[in-house]
Amino acid sequence: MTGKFDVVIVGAGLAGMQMLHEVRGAGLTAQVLEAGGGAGGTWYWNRYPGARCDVESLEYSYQFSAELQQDWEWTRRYADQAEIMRYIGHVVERFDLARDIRFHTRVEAMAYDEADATWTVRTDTGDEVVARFVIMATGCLSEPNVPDIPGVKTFAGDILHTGRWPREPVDFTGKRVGVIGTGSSGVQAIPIIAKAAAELVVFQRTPAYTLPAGDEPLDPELQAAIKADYAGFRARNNEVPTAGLSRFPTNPNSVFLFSAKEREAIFEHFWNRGGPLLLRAFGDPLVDPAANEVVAEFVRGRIRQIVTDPEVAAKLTPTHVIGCKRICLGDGYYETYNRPNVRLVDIATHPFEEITPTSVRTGEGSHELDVLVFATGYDAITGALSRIDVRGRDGLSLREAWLAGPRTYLGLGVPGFPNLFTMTGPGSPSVLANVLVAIHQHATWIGECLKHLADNGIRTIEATPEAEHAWGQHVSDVAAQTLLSSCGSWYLGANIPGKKRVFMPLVGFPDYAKKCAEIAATGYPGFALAHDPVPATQS
Ligand code: NA7
Repeated sequence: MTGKFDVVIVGAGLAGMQMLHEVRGAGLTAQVLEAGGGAGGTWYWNRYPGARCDVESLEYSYQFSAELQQDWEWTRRYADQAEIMRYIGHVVERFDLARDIRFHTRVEAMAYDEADATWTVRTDTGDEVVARFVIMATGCLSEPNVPDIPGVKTFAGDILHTGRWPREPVDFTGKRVGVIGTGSSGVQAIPIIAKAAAELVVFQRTPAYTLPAGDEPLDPELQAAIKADYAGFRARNNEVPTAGLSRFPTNPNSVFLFSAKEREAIFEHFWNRGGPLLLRAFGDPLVDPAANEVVAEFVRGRIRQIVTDPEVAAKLTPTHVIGCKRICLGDGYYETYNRPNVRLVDIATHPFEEITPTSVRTGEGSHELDVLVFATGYDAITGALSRIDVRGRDGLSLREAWLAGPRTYLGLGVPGFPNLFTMTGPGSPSVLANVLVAIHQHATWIGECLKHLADNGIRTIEATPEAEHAWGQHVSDVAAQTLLSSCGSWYLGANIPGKKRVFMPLVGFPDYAKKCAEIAATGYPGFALAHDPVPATQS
């Protein structure tokens, strides 16, 4: 099948859905190409037990329609996967999005044609779609990381990945289950799998700092109060570096201005309140290693209190800077290790040796298993983009252009790739902000940009190499002012063997959003704009 549109959007996750709405609003035609059988992106694929958002529902929601945000009633403080999928289904229907989405269609390649200033997009179904613009709404956490452990292909039991969970519920009753990975997905799934399984073996490489989520039914009074001034609530959130939780402002003072007793009481309060608020209890934990250590030590103390076996508690105790890997939120995570059917294997000191048809062997021993769950995360931020063979001007390959690390201008454009936009791309706040806010800002910015180009007869927009270079330096400089790049996180690409280590997301949503607005208001400096050729006069 072929087709011609103004815009191709790759991905029908939360970003692609809003982008489609904005493109329509700009008066342009669009086709969304989506690998999954339905909309929802990461939420479509992440059906693992316990999958729940780690951003509060009233903030992890669209703001492009005042009516939508008034009408939709969230039921939990943090929506689980099923509730988010109901919301996504509602949005798809309400805005009649599905008519412009081709499901079960994975984009494999795209190439820019200089003469026509068009992109030709090819898919695994043999479709060829031509468009003036391509918008990559491929998601930051959508390309699963499946470690190549020797013998993994010989395993005779079921192998599952949290990011590609089957649609049918998986029954762990009476099974011997192994879970590899203790990031957010593992932390959410482990307590639930432990309750059903006969035995659960957790293979942990790096212990995570896990704070109680404090999930609970959403307080109807809070929901009503926020809805009474949703616009004001959104505006206040936009002024917070992470674009959220403005209800809990960061205490700007240093940890060291408080006595140990005062600090303990403050930490205790935030621990019990649930959520990632502990890092807002004081102003310096993400910039001063000594202050960070005070917060980290509070969490370590909690682990020692909860976990009854001191050896297990020691294995679960993280030593890295708190906050430099994404904080995990989970209810009942540490308590799970007090169960008699749960064992923790430290693969940092005893790495995997081999997987056989029936077992997983590490330096510490062999474990007979029926099911193996990979909760090993993603090739984050660039994985889904690099998987597609994107060819820009003169056949330039995006994959190759990014071998030395991803380079963008504003996380939105790449030199050599005219009329190609990346949503929540490297160099934009993306995963360091409430990603729904980051999506809203990108979708509206790109939508307005497309309208500006159309209104002014501009045929191509392309980031300049100078702007991209300066922006890359800015992203690194801002990260260097924090402790965020001090450990091997997926923000840096450190979880993927061979991936160039570059701190990819930009710290600080408000300054970024203001910069983007200023660039749009002043004629798009840093982008080269080329007008439609003047038609040749007839002789
Ligand atoms: P994460 O946060 O990347 O966690 C993946 C986990 O898997 C983490 O504990 C990793 O250890 C571990 N891992 C990764 N590769 C390996 C190998 N090769 N061997 C052993 N263990 C490994 O992904 P999640 O899906 O949990 O969460 C992703 C985001 O989704 C989350 O932050 C939320 O935003 C939602 P490591 O720490 O790399 O040593």
